[in-house]
Amino acid sequence: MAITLTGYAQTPRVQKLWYKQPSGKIWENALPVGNGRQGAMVYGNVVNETIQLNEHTLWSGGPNRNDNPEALAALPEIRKLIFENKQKEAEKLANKAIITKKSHGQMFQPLGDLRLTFPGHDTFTNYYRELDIERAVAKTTYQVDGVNYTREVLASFPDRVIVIRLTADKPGKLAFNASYASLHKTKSIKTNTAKDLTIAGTTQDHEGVKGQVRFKGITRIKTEGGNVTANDTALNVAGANAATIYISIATNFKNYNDISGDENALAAAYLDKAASKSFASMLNPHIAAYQKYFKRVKFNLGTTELGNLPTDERLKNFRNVNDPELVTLYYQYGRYLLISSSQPGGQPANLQGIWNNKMMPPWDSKYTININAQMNYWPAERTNLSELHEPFLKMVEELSQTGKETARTMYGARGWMAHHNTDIWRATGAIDGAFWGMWIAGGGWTSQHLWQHYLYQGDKAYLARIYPILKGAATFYADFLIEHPKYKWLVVNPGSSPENAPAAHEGSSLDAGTTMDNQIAFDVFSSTIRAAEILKKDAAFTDSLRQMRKRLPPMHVGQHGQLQEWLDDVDDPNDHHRHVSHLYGLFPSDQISAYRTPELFAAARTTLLHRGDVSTGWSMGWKVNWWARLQDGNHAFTLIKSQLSPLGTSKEGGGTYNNLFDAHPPFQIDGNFGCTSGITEMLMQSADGSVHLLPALPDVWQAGNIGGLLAQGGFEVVNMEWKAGKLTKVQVKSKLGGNLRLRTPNTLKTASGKSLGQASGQNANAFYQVEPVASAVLSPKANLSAPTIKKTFLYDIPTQAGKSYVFVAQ
Ligand code: FUC
Repeated sequence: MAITLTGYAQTPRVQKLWYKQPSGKIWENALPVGNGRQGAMVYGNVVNETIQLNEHTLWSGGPNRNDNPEALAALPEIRKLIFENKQKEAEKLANKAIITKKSHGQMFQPLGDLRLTFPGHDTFTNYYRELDIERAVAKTTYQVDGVNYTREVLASFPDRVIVIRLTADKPGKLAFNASYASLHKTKSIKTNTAKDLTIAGTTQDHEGVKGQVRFKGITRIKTEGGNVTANDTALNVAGANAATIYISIATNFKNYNDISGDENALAAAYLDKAASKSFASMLNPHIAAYQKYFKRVKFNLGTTELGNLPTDERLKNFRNVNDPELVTLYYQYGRYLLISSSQPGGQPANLQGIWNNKMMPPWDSKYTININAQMNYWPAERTNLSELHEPFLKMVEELSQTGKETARTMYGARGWMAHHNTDIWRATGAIDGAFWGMWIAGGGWTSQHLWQHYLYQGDKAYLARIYPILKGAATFYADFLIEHPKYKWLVVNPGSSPENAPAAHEGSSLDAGTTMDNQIAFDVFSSTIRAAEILKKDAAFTDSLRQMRKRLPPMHVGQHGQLQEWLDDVDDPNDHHRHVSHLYGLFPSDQISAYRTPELFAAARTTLLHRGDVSTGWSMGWKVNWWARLQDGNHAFTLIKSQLSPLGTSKEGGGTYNNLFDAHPPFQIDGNFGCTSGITEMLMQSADGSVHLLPALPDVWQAGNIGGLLAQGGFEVVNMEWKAGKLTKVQVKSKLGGNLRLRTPNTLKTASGKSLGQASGQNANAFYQVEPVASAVLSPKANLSAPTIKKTFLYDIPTQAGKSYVFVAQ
């Protein structure tokens, strides 16, 4: 099928998810809307419509901590056992003394459903439903007895309410009943004298923590024509031409330590303000607030006739046909989901973003910080949604407060730390079981997001504000690291390579000096050192960090040519575990580089080949990023095909649901975000000392254009076009000035035909400073073949803040 590539200014068609049938009972068929405070899933069912409702602070439990006070006394023994290779015994002791005896984290819970019933609509024709991700509006249309009915649903960004607009195209033909359904035990549903439908309640007790989040939901209906009547628990609309339903939800949650808010006053205030406005007058401000973010990136890989099919059919076909427009839709959907689930001042996107209908969701729908929560935020900076990083960065700041006590009481260390999970209460204790929970790097890794935010934005005042958090993460490591008796390196002990264990350790994951632990320690030290240098402070402290950094274990290439996951060469080349944590150094970090560490680069590739492709959704999402960093666009695309397959296509792996939610399975939103990040990485990377354009273009995307991506150091790639696999034109805006080092697949010149300066030496731009890692330790058995890297061209272009630069193919 021919691919037509239109100019990127004319978007080929409005980007929508659309279907010819209602969702039925399947939640993963329903379409998500959200404004970072409220989330709703719109089923589009005709007779019994369901709008499933969430609010970002509606969590079980209340302020609590879950540290295990026995840890400190047991620590020397656990360390000794691990150094003696008695990992299984160490794990037993850690289960007793380190894993919490309190809450393993609280649950993100739904409010309930708003149910709308439409009597007499059993027989309908012309059914259609869509989610327009360019305007953030869901719509359902159908016909009954010659009357066309339309429903539109949005979660208003400026007004903080969910609004539903219902219309009939013949007068007086709109009639329905509205009620709440909720699985909360402690609740009351009733109407009041103002004919508002209300739901009030308190969230659940969980694992010994009393449910203390009080919630209030209010639904108000205004009609044009007809009337609204109320019985005790439901509202009824009859004989209307149109109706607007306003839904507000609030809780008493103020922050992780304060639940003194007034949910009744808040819910009433949002509702009263919104309900004074018509739907029409709310629509444009909503769209404008949404598009402020969404429109920053335009992406076009061409269109085919396949793009005319409904979304579920395209998903079924994708892996066997060429439908590049589904890639761009899925990419932009990732951005839509981040805009909808993560807004400044709100909670960060959790395992399900802001969409959950279960009272006890998988993994509590909380924050797993050994990969999943971080992955949610990989698209934030690179796809030009930096402001939306804020809820996550705020969470890290809060963890640095709660995690201080954990560092001190459990490990006798200064600074702060977190284990592999947290929740809305910012609990930092070790949970689940030592196999999963005995991992101390949750603080270290999440703290890198603060540093990354600085690298993209270049705001020194921000850096000064968050510096104590970076320093606190580094201080924890400085106190926690311990000399390895055999190797004399400074190692994390106890630590683990998340959720994986070598056979040599009798199934125990606990170990000292795992590769990921070393890599994270390296980044924590490096970012703190650099931040202190920029801020001109703490010279003595950073000098000691430098000394310690030198003593971290180097990365090892093992007997199978793999990057070792553990300090000893015990990897199994047939291990297909979903976590490939030791490739943290390849992405999101850039310790492993094609140009600086070719052995490690080759070993990372071998490791990824051993691990295989198909896995859980998020694992495939991470692999797209890794193959992009390995500059293998075709392999990255293979992963995209596996991810964009209907769930069940492969027995051992995840895939995608009809509403394009990622399937772990179950639904987990990280895979959506991971893949959006990965597609960006295929087209542009800002890491490893340069802005690398088209580093991993697959053969199937020979022509296209993308505009609006962000690179570190305040560069915006305003537009980039390529044809026949060749970069034809690129426009870069420099927000901060400084040297722009471009790595390109073909030669470029300026728009006026001048040649560009060849780059040499270290990039003078401080945002692109790379921290050299120690040389790899190579197993004598390793058979390493140098990776074949496509030839690239490296240019240095001095830039001035505020100016744009255009380059074209030579
Ligand atoms: C980690 C992963 C699982 C899942 C969970 C939420 O424990 O290993 O696959 O994603 O987080």
